[in-house]
Amino acid sequence: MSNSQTQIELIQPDDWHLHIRDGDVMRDALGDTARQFARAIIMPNLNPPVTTVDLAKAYQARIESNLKSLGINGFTPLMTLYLTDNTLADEIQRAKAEGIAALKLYPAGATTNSDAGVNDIKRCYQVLEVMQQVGMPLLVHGEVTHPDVDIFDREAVFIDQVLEPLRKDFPELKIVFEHITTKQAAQYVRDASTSGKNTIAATITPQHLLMNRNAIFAGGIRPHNYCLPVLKREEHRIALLEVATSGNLRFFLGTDSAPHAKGAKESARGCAGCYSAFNALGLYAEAFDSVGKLNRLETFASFYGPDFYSLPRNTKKITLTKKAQNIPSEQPFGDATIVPLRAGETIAWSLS
Ligand code: OTD
Ligand code: ZN
Ligand code: ZN
Repeated sequence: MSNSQTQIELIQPDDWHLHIRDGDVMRDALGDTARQFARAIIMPNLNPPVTTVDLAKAYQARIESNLKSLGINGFTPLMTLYLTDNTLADEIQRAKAEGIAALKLYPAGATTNSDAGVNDIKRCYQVLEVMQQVGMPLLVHGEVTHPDVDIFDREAVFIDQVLEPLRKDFPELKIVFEHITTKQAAQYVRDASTSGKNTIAATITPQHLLMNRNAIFAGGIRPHNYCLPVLKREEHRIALLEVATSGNLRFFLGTDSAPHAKGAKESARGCAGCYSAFNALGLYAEAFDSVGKLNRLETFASFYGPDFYSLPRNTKKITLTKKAQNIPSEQPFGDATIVPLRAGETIAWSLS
């Protein structure tokens, strides 16, 4: 495959990590994703969080009614529950029976609306036991939250202090290390031994494949490039791009597209989150193209995610074209506006 390639056809991808919020703004956050992806793992960090099957079902119904009013068919939201210190083991059985796709572990205080998250993972051991038994994946926001730990080190410390002990105690539990940002995480997931079963994987966002931490400070502070886990040094970006394009089935697409109104980002305490959904596939194609690995995009974007979740692969095909797409400086978001990633610039690839 040469660098001069200008079109690529692939099985339609899914987004294995997505925030679409709730209420008035959901419609605006959903349309961009549903145009490109067949399915998405819907994050449960609403306020209050989606902690039970009943809450997840009600949220799913609101998503479906928005899809209907947008006239979108053929997009499936995959629902998740927010793990807390008080989640009951019975709820996991119910979740499995009701088709909930996964549970999400937010260490308390790690990111937007994570205050109700887990304070001590040991309190969740009964729940994790049942998850392991029934094959329910655990999605982890992999950062420690202790204020003494430097913000750029929180992911690497999480691996040693939380993830590795957790995997020792629950060797058969399926874990997705979400939105990895460091070479330590890339190496950990690549090299983890799993006694034959496919029990560990990682999602990678487009911003962490395309930008390093300089992008937060280029010519002045850039709140729209601020997300959590925060962008890291160039050596980490290179390591992520390397594993994402290596054809390793443990790495797959998850945008972590996380919309916040323009005013909430451009503020003295701006919210974390990049809105990448506008042309997420174009961003990924650009990243893979930058290292001449477009031939590896389809497995990363469309195959390894459903394989890990034991879901069927999609069958519909889409085409991406190398044709610069202008990104609007802002777009509607309920009564407010939102500034997409790369606002006012171009993205080299887009959906045909
Ligand atoms: N923002 N990162 C995450 C969530 C959000 O706004 C959000 O919901 C995350 O880590 O999942 C982030 O920057
Ligand atoms: Zn997260
Ligand atoms: Zn997220």
